[in-house]
Amino acid sequence: MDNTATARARANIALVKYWGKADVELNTPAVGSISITLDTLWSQTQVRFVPGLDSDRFVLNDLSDRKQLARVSACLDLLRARAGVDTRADVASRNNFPTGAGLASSASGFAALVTAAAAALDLQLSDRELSIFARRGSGSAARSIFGGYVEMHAGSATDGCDSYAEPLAPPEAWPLQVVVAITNAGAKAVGSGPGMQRSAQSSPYYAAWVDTSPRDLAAARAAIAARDFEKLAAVAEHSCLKMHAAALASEPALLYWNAATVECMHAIWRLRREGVAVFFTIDAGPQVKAVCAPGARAQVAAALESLPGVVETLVSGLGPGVELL
Ligand code: 2P0
Repeated sequence: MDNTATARARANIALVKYWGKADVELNTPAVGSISITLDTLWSQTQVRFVPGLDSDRFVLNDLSDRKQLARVSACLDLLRARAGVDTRADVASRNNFPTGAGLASSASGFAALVTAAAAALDLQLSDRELSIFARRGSGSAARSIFGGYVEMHAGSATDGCDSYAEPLAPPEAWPLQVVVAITNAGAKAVGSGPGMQRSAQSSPYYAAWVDTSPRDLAAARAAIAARDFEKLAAVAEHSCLKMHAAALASEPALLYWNAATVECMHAIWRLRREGVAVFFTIDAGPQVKAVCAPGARAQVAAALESLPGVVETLVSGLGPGVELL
């Protein structure tokens, strides 16, 4: 092995959301989730194992990132244990989109990290094993190993071995488009990990959120298999709003939206009433992701850009799984 590898992984957006953990240590989710992997939003990560290095180093977008280092190191430790080595690593990662603002930078970041680290250690891992390692770094990262439409299984094994993602359909099977309306590019106040823990501990709606997730997963799976846009729109908006309802009812409250977030939701509903194939989803941040039919992309982007508070829009199709470069 030459100790160095680079991988690129794309961000993904959940249509049926992950919110809440079954086991914090193993980072297994309390609910399954279904996502689409994007094409144009990616993290690219180089991992270089350097004999003699005292500790891991992590540089994100050319800046040393001490805050994330412990999380990166913990993830590398799992791969080092698998490889039976103790060598520390130099990790350099780059996101081509705003970090920590609800745009799934930890998903693409940890998917790229584990894929590059496994290759640098010369581990021959299956995509499923990579997905499990990525999950330990960040739950949503398990999904970014795969392209197109992806389902994450919550699993029930005590060691987390059945908590992984797998592909449902390739990107070209149903080439939907995503218009991301950025309403605030700053990092969010409460990250999703602590946010979901708070909801699990204090939201009276959390149990209902977990209990009703299997039926949302089944509905989304069926809608994707049938390429039924209206059904997918209905279940995706329901899952999103239910997740945010559970978060809102946490103590202290978690409100990830701003005024422009709500403006975007109303605009998307207006477009849909006018016959445009578009729906929204929103993660643990104020950005709105509008998922639409290919022909509706320009109209959706123009409508969202015209709203007060929308700073910019990013447009993406669906993309492939993680790639070693
Ligand atoms: C999702 N989110 O399904 C949901 C919807 C945010 C809202 O997955 O603690 O950063 O690292 O496992 O993966 C973001 O959560 O959480 C997320 P950790 P992660 O996309």
